Order: sequence, then C-alpha cells, then structure tokens
Amino acid sequence: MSKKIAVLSLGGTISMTEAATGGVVPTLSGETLLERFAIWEPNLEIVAISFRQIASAQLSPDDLIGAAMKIRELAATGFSGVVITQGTDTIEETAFAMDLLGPKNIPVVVTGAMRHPDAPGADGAANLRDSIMMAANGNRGIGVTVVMDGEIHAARFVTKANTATVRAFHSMPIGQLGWIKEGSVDVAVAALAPALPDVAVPKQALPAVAVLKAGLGDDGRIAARLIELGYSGAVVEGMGGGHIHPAMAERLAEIAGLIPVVVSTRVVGSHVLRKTYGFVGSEIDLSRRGLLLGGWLTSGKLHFLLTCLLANGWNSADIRRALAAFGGA
Ligand code: DAS
Repeated sequence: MSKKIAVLSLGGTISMTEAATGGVVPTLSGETLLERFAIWEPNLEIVAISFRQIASAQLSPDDLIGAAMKIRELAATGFSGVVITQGTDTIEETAFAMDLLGPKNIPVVVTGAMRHPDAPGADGAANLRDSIMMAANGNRGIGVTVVMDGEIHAARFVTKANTATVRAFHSMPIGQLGWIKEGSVDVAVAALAPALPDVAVPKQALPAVAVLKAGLGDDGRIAARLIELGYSGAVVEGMGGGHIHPAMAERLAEIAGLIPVVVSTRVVGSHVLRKTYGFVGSEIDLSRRGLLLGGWLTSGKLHFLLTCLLANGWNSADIRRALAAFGGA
C-alpha cells in the first residue's frame, strides 16, 4: 500500500508569480505546485491541501495554531507525513510551532524557496521533492525539520541567515542534522535532547505579546507603554549575551512584575548568558529584577512560545521551567 503524504501550502516565494502591479505575489495553490514541479513518486500518494496563500510575514500565531490542528487531523486520518510549503521569512516560527503543537507520530517537514518558480535557477521544485522524501522517510526522533537546499535542519535550531541566497538557512550552534542527495535521506543524529515542554494547543483567544529590540541608549519609553497598550507579555532582543541599556532595563523591570518579559539576543545562532555579567542591564541584573532569560531560542520562536504558554494560563514560574528546555532560566 502506498504511503500518503500531504503537502499543505501556505504561500511564500515558492508559490509566487509576477503581479501586473510589480513584484511577485503568492498565486499558486498546492495543487498547482505539484503539477508545475511535476512532483510524482512511485509508492507515494501525494495530496495537496491549500491552507493559506499569503507571504509568510502575513501569517499570524492563529494561522500557525490552525496549521498544527490541521496536521494533527491528517496524522489521525492515515497520512504518513506532512510537508508544509511557505515563505522563508518565517519558516523558523512555523517549524517551531509545529514541533511544539503538532503530532509526534509522523514526520513534519517545512520548506519553501528563495527564488520564485519563474526565476533562473528556481529552487522550489528541488526543495519540495527533497522534503517529500524526508516526510516519507519516517520519524527519526529529531522532531519537525526544515529542508532547504539539500540540508536538513532541526526546527528548534534553524534560522534564516541570508535574505537572498539559496543556502539561506543555518542551525547554529549545532549545524545541520543531515542532508538529502540523489533522492536519498541521510540523518546524522539519532535524537535531539532535551525534550520539548508539553504544551497543549491553545483553545482560547491568543494574548498580544510584544517583540522589542534594545538599541543603544534606548530609554525604554516604548517598553513603558506595553501594559497600557494591552500586551500580556514581551520578548526583548538584547545586545550580546542579553544586555540592555540601564534606562530601558529600569522600565522593563517595572513591567516584569506585571507581565512576563523574556530576554533574547540579537546575536544570530547564539544564546543569552545566565551568570557572567553583573552590571546594570546585564543578564544577572535583569534576572534578579524578574525578567526571564530566553536561552538559545530566537526572538520569533520565543514570541510564539510565550503566546501559547500565556494562552494556556501558565504563570511566570511555569514559563521559566519551559524556558529551561532551551537553555533559558
Ligand atoms: N522571502 C519570501 C520567501 O522566501 C517571502 C515570504 O517569506 O513569504 O518566501
């Protein structure tokens, strides 16, 4: 009996064509992608499902929760694997969201393209074909993966590191988990540790979580307004090991008593420190003043995680425990 693989399309460059008004926009459905890329594999029944047709910066946490629920449904109705196609700008959020909330019993692979289908050297067909091979290959204890340019990346580590080249994704500090060549899948690791926190799919309306970036000399006047603007939590991308100007740190410390504030770092592929620096605005100072440290998750992944945990009613102590799985505290 042939394996059933679903291709859930959300839009992105892989589905884009020239618009009369200039630039490319998402127009191709999941069905059209399969046809256009002549995707066919013996022993696989590949089913296209058009879920959204938008650029990935237009996706919301609600869309990702909807996609996770859809994939759970597919896992429960006989599908052996799922490939999500979408824009590369937020592949890391989608892959992380599926890792956190999606089914654990089938492989889920996220892919896209850096060049639209009519561009010279378009990469969408190869990425989609590789991803289907990955999805058909069985679950290897490495969670949801991102497959791009023949490389296999883990959802929790992957990040977009270039806005234009075909090799746009990195997983730092651990590197790719494997590769796909000549149609065959090679995974070099048996399992990823530690385990992800057990997070239920939120059923309630999602709270607003702000993402701020700390700049040189930022006095925190935006941070100070988060509560009156109705935010239930915030992620703040700090400098270096998670460092913030004293004036902004002061404002954040004031609101950290009311809503969870998680510190991340702007340093790509690195992590927030926990116990090195003691100056005002350092990780030790921020932690003492009630801010949470986000480990090695990017601010986009922390934003999705915090949104789900708050929707599920987790308090700051629970959130701190969840962050420990990602090297945070
Ligand atoms: N950067 C484009 C892409 O790679 C747009 C998007 O993310 O939707 O797909």
